[in-house]
Amino acid sequence: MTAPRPARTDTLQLPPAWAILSRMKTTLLMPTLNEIDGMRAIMPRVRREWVDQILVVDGGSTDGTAEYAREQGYDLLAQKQRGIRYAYIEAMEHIKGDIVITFSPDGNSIPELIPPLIEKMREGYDMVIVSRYADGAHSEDDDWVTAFGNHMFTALINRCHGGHYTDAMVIYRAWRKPLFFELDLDKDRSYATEERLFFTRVGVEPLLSIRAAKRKLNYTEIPGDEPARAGGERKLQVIRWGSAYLFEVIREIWIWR
Ligand SMILES: Nc1nc2c(ncn2[C@@H]2O[C@H](COP(=O)(O)OP(=O)(O)OP(=O)(O)O)[C@@H](O)[C@H]2O)c(=O)[nH]1
Ligand SMILES: [Mg+2]
Repeated sequence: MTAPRPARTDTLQLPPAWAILSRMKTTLLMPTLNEIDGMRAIMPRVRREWVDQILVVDGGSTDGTAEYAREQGYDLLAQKQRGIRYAYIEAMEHIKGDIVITFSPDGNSIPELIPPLIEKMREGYDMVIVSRYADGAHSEDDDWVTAFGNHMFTALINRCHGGHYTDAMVIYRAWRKPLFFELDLDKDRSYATEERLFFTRVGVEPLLSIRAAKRKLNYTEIPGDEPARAGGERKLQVIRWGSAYLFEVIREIWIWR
């Protein structure tokens, strides 16, 4: 009779998931276009030790935004192609973090929510959204048009693509960097038709939410108010972007798996 084989103790020991997740680096990614008022008001509240990299992608500001970013010692990239989605596309190769936090320095994103947002991501999510409409949070930046639009698009994305969002449109969120490529958000063809139809360049957030829902990724939300804009001018193109995003929601029912 042979003795039972002893359990092996020399097998490859993987570090526990929490150890891997806690070592993941973070990049705060900020697109800017003439946001000097917001930057001066908001950035002193962002503590350097919260993230590993602060990357400002400037779309050609003429009000000193880029100079302010350089003075503060942030990584600064001058966007080459027009349109907010190119701020993200061109940033990709300069992002050092495993986790990207997209943040609007115009006053709409509350800096103190950065640590809890990262904490939530470290639980292992693909994406965590700072929702303006979850659990008592609210937006002071909305007018009736944007409030209606944000709720309508969120409801449509949930209905058409099986999402479970309360805010599918907001910029303030964190995601695993590879998601951008896995969901083909780096490809011009993902946005080409709607941009040609409505003579505009769109943002990435609606398509990111749609495709994350379609792939049934592991995403969640934390509640976070949206304060009103701190100076500067709104860049939102209500009619063009509204039309383009509606097109995306419907197109994605059939196209892209
Ligand atoms: N680099 C770059 N940044 C942009 C561009 N368009 C807008 N931004 C910046 O992107 C950030 C987010 O803008 P949003 O909050 O989506 O737009 P907004 O004009 O504030 O409109 P609402 O917040 O929706 O009312 C702000 O810091 C803008 O200055 C662009 O084409 N390139
Ligand atoms: Mg804004």
